[in-house]
Amino acid sequence: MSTFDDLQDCPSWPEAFAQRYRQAGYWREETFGDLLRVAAQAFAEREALTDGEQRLSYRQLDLRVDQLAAGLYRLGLRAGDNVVLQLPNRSAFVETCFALYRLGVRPIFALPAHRHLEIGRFCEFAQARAYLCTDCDAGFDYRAMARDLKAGHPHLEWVIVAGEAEEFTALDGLYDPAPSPAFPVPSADAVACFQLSGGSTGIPKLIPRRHNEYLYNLRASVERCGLSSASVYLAVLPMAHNFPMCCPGFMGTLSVGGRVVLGHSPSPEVCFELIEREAVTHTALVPPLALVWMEAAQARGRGLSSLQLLQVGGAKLSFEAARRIEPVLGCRLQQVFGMAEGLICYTDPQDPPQRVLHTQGRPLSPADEIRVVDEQDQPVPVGQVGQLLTRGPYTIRGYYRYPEHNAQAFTADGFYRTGDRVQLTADGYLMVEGRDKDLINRGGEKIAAEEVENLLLSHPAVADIALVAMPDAFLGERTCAFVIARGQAPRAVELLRHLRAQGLAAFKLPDRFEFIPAFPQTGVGKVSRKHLREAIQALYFGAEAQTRVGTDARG
Ligand code: OOB
Repeated sequence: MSTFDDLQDCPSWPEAFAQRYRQAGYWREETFGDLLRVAAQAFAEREALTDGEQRLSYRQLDLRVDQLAAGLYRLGLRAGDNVVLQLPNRSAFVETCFALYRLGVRPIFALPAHRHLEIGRFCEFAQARAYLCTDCDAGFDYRAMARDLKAGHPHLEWVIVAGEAEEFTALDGLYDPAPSPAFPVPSADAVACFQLSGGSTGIPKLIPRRHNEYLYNLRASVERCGLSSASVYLAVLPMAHNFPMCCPGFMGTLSVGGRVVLGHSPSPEVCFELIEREAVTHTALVPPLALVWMEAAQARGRGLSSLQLLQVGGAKLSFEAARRIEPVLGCRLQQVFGMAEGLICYTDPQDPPQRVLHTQGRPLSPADEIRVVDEQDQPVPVGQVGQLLTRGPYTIRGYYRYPEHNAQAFTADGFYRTGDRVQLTADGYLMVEGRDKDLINRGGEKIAAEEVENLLLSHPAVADIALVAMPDAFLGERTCAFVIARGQAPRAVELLRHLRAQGLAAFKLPDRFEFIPAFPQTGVGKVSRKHLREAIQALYFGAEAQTRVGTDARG
């Protein structure tokens, strides 16, 4: 049996902070299940979701969610259970989220790109009782993966499939029109879901988000971004991610009676047509997608007339790219610097260009506490770069079931060590300058160097390995694996095959391999990643050298 919201598993705020956040009106007695109920009462016949030809009103969505909650309950899922949810941007994703929220069953928000290795770890770590996936998407059959998962995880009682379920439980068959069974209503303090931390060393870092604090994140974001019932939000990024989900994302849009249009692909061909047909007003992208969209808009010679606000975040947007967004796409730009752990910063739509183009915004809440510190955790003067620490009404106080790591990732007084290097301006805006954590940000997709290194180390021809970021004009960063071979150097394709065979998500496969005899070392004898980064940077910008050395893994 699973525990219900165990404080030891899910660290929470000390009582004094909780009281303060309640008194300030940040935390209210509301759950995500209530959000949809209230919206359905206020906006009954308005269109809530547009998924291709399918259009659902608020009333229809609310009803379908109740029916699905009833079916999931009759199947045997109970409040406090954990389930892994991996669905593409379809109405089933939205309905399943709300149904689970109403039951108090806690989804772990896997991304569609995750594969056997990642999903297996989530299932194991959280002792998930169910895995919910789609049949096939983007050429990948999730049922084949589910078959392996089920064999390896005896506590996984159900695989629930949207679409052709084959031997598994069909999601469609769970919508139960019979009167709903009476199940307990979840508390607003309870954990609603688990977001995923960018990095992982093998033990997944699950981020417990509670109804009250995550809803505050949502309400404040809606206000900051100016969403209203007239807004039409296009979900382009995977909806499981914090950015398109709650910043303010599709959840924020539904909370004010707006309309959510589901993008089945982020490509300009698909999205531009949707934006025009559905008169989309708001959307969110990572920087590489913003570049692709600008190319496409320039090629066709016009912007996106209905689009009012384009949010860009997840990785650093270069000034050059930021500057072109308004003239090329014909909409306002909002920079967003956020993290699944909590803190979100936005530039304001009415900010002067200086701020919108040069900064990554200011914190969402007046109660967000920001510290920019040096190596000794001492504050650095305004205008100097330091490590960002933060604490506040929607920033977690600890990861799920991970006390050893929490002791390092948080200060004794509860500040989260973001691992980001930032500069704070005199008027309270943040400029992201780099990163301390061993994480590679490949166009918004986060890769923990250690995870890939450990997997490569299990190859017999690999004696040692270091994965580092190399600069890339399009993605910001790509990955380069420096390998010390044992005997004859293996071929890059062989190492990639080895990683794929272990079920690693494709975005984590190294972009390039370099075989070297020894690693440069730091003063204390550790591998100097800094030197490796510099070496690959020199190579990368030296076109002649690049053709001679190294193996471009992805061709
Ligand atoms: C968002 O969340 P995560 O959890 O996938 O990644 C967080 C990390 C940050 O710590 C930072 O290193 C990087 O992604 N990041 C940025 C950035 N936005 C995120 N680095 C530079 N500039 C930016 N604008 O990525 C996320 C969550 C909610 C909203 C937006 C992004």
